[in-house]
Amino acid sequence: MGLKHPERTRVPRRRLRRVIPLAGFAVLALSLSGCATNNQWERFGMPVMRTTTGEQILSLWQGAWIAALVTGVVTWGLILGAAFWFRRRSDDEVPVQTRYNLPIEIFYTIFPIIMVVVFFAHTVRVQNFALQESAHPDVTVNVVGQKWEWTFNQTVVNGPKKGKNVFVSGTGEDIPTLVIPEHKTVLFKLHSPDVIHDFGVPAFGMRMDVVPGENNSFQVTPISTGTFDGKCYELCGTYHSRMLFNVKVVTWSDYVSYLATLAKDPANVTDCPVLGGAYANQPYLNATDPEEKKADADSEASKTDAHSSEVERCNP
Ligand SMILES: [Cu+2]
Repeated sequence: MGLKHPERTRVPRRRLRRVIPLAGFAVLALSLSGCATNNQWERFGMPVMRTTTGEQILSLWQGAWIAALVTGVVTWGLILGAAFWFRRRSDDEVPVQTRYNLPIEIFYTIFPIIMVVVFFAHTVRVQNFALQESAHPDVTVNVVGQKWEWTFNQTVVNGPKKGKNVFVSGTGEDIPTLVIPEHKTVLFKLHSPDVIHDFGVPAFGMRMDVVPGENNSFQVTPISTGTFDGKCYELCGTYHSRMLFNVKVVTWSDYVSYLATLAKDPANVTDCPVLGGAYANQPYLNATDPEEKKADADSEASKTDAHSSEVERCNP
């Protein structure tokens, strides 16, 4: 007889209502934060990362997106749910008048602060990782961004030219290839003889401004071999769009033999890193506008002296 308890049937339904969205968010978060990053949707548009730094930055990016999405879905759910469930059902109805709800007000004040603190802490952690440099990197590359090409200086590690500097330089018509070894710490020291450029490789997850007179640098550890695109990220002048380069990550033995092969051509070998590259004195090479050509020639003439003294210093 009176054993039927209406409360019992209602409570689980209420709980179910709460549990279903939470389970949905948990599944969403887990599926998105899983280690599989082969799908561009899971990477939220980021490329596949090929350095340890890039992996950290990708995790931060994914975590931030998941947190933002979960917050967004909960907020949208509350807005739409409140509008639907608490809608006025008849013209005479006056809803319950609630002036304030202290727990909820405390919650929506404290929770965003906690979120900002968590975002900040993770950002600082990843930034510190991205900017850390070992005192003795396995490979140092002196990168020169000049109007409008890149020059890459490296030190020969084996053979008769051991210790000498070798470099590759683009011409504005063909783009240079930077070769570096995998699973080694590679330090990029960034130099510019003219204007601000920005050295970046999307697959490494890193880029940095190349500022005249500043000794900017960063270090990466490539985690897999392959060929990747690199570019200048700073609008630096007329032929900015030509400031492309390739990065080829190879095994250590391939890297050593690559440098030895490069060093066989005396045109690639110098005592010191070349600041400005083979084309530093004629970056107007491909200019078509005669006035621009002349303006460039004038400004370059004054820079040549500074460039020579930089090279003499031999300690970029
Ligand atoms: Cu540039």
